[in-house]
Amino acid sequence: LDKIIERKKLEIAGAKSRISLDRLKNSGFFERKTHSLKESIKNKSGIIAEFKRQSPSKGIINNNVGPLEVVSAYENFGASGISILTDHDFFGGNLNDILSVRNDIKIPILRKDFMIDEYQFYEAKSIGADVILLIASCLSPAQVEEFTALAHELKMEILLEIHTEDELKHFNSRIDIVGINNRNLKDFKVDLQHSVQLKNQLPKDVLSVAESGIYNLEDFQFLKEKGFDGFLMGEYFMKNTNPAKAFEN
Ligand code: IGP
Repeated sequence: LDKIIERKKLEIAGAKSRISLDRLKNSGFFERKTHSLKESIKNKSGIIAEFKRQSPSKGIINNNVGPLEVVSAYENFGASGISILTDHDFFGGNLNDILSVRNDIKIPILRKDFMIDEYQFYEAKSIGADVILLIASCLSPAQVEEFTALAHELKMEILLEIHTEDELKHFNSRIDIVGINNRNLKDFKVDLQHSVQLKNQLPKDVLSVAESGIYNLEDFQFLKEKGFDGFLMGEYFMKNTNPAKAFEN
């Protein structure tokens, strides 16, 4: 994770030197009315389906499908939202993966990246994102507050990702949705019981999403019974030649 953050800082510095904040703000998407993932989780399947080509833990997952084909199928099968990885160096994504599909789907798009700088929020807005992931383990509680305020100013929602009890202190009442990562980003182990236990320590009225390592119907049903409102799933869909086919099941 430290390596990812170091690399991310360089990437942001490069982006800032190429595209000024003012230029980002001139993007047409600043006028666009964003869609609420909160509402969409309540009204649809709760599934946030991810477009992910590769990851540090799994290597290449699927390099043969384009984002548009995948995400429009996710939408047709009833996903509440789409998660798109925009990190290039570790996940093989890029900003264009969101930009290129934005006008073709209606459901909310989550920009999934390692957000550590205000600049990235304007960038996310400029490509048409509706929701931003904040990873507690990369940020201080004060940064979470600051970034949440900025996202709201830009009419985007926040999904705060936590994994440990200690990270509960990153939560504040302005957060829109809390994601509990079933996977430990340090050793990649998946533990659903741990997530349930953590969820029970959150205020009852906050919308919760179980993230990662949901590979079968039993896992999904287990987490649903335990009261999770949403389910962030990537590999289960992406490892299929036809990711949407997996959704059908
Ligand atoms: C999806 P999976 O195991 O279904 O492919 O997981 C998603 O939860 C995972 O990609 C993820 C992630 C992250 C990736 C969760 N939190 C933070 C990068 C950064």
